[in-house]
Amino acid sequence: MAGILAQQLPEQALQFAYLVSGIMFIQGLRDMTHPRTATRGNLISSGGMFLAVAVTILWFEILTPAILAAGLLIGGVVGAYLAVAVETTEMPQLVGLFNGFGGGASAVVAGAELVDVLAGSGDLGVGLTASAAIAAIIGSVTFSGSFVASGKLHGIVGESPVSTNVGHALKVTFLGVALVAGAVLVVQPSLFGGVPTAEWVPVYWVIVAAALLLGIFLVVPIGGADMPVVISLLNSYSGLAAATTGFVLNNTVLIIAGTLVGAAGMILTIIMCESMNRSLANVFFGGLGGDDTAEEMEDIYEGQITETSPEEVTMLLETAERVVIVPGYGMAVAQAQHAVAELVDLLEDSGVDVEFGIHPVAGRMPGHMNALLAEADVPYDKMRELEEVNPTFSQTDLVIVTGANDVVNPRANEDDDSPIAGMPILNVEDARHVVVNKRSLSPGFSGIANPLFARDNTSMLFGDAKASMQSLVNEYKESNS
Ligand code: TAP
Repeated sequence: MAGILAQQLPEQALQFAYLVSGIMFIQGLRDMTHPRTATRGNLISSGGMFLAVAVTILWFEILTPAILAAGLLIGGVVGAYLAVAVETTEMPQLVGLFNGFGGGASAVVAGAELVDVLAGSGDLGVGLTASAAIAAIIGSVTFSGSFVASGKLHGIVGESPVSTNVGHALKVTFLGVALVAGAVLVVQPSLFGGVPTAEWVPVYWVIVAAALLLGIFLVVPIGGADMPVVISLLNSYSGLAAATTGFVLNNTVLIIAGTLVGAAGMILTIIMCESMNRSLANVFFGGLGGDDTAEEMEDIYEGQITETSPEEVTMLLETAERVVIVPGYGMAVAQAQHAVAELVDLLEDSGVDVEFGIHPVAGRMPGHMNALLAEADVPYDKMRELEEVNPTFSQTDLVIVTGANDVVNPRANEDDDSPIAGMPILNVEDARHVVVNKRSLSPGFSGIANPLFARDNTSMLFGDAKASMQSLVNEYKESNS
């Protein structure tokens, strides 16, 4: 159905608007590569999406104004609620849900187009059926896989990795069914000598059902700890599903946007795997199996742990010329970023050189620490990446590790059998003093003991990160008043 714009403008106007949207997406992504320009990038990309959606609605008149208004209202209310209510630590599962809906929408839209074409001309070209089959497989795997991944991160679905032969056999079976049904859909008229009719539509839903089950059986066996990587990969899949649906609909902007999401998600997945020194295959089929026993931990820690107090750390701070703060997942859990930022301000006012050492996989999502520190108004030029900060530790008087564990674990360099072997880490022990702030000697994400805690130049400041950082702020203020 031709909409109001199509009645007045030539077809090129639609393509031009899509081109402008595509350019806005690319510029937005470019801006998002740096924290300083990220907000602008977000706005530009959102503007591009608004333009694409508005032009499509007005061009094709696909919705009645009442349905449109209802959709905008429901979507707007849900979006506003999520933006306010979801904690930063819950962001990965939220992104997972969004990916799932994106993948599911692609599969449903491709199916609807198939039904629509059959109801009209009935001319199912190979291009259309092949794109629809691919969109059905990728979109459905993304939908069910993302829901399982989000459930695992949220603690609703069992988190432990499970690997069984039956599970592998089921995966292969569902993949096989989806591929065979996809092939049938693509070759059907010539293979069976029939004219395509609505009777072929169930084949599409067989693909969807098999791929939905495949998504569940692909993600269920993976440990909860690896879910951020899985979600990043499914994000890439949701983009690919959207791009293939773009081919089904012959919609340029959907192809551009989907391809950008697919590529960005894949690059992020690779960066995450490299930062953990693991292959994608290892994430999907290996599992992060660290699980030191109490005895193994005791062997490393017994008689070697030096406990410290906020008063003692303040004395170290008073003589320090250079301090590096290394935040980790615990800082996010405790929401300690504001107390940390206040401590940094105090130290800088006293002439101390302070920087942050940010590991690429500190926390539970890419850029987790940067986002939290930026929220507390820490300037971006204080946040040093691993390669930049590592050579400076030997000239650092004091490193304060707050809520981090694996990203400073020297076993990555020393123990070839550890689950984090080869993972690049922040070499904090090169500094004169290291203070590690966490609540106990419990392991981090990888489940293994950390010999850093037992080093001669390390002291443990036990306690919640927010409370401990606030104590340091109070002590430092008191001793400088
Ligand atoms: P972890 O190694 O997970 O250690 C976090 C530590 O924070 C824990 O040992 C815990 O010890 C402590 N903690 C928890 N709550 C705290 C609180 N309220 N106050 C103070 N401390 C608290 O964290 P990390 O060093 O940031 O390393 C991240 C890990 O996640 C890496 O292994 C990485 O591979 C993995 N990972 C990251 C990502 C991304 S993209 N960031 C994705 C997938 C996996 P206590 O219980 O003793 O306090």
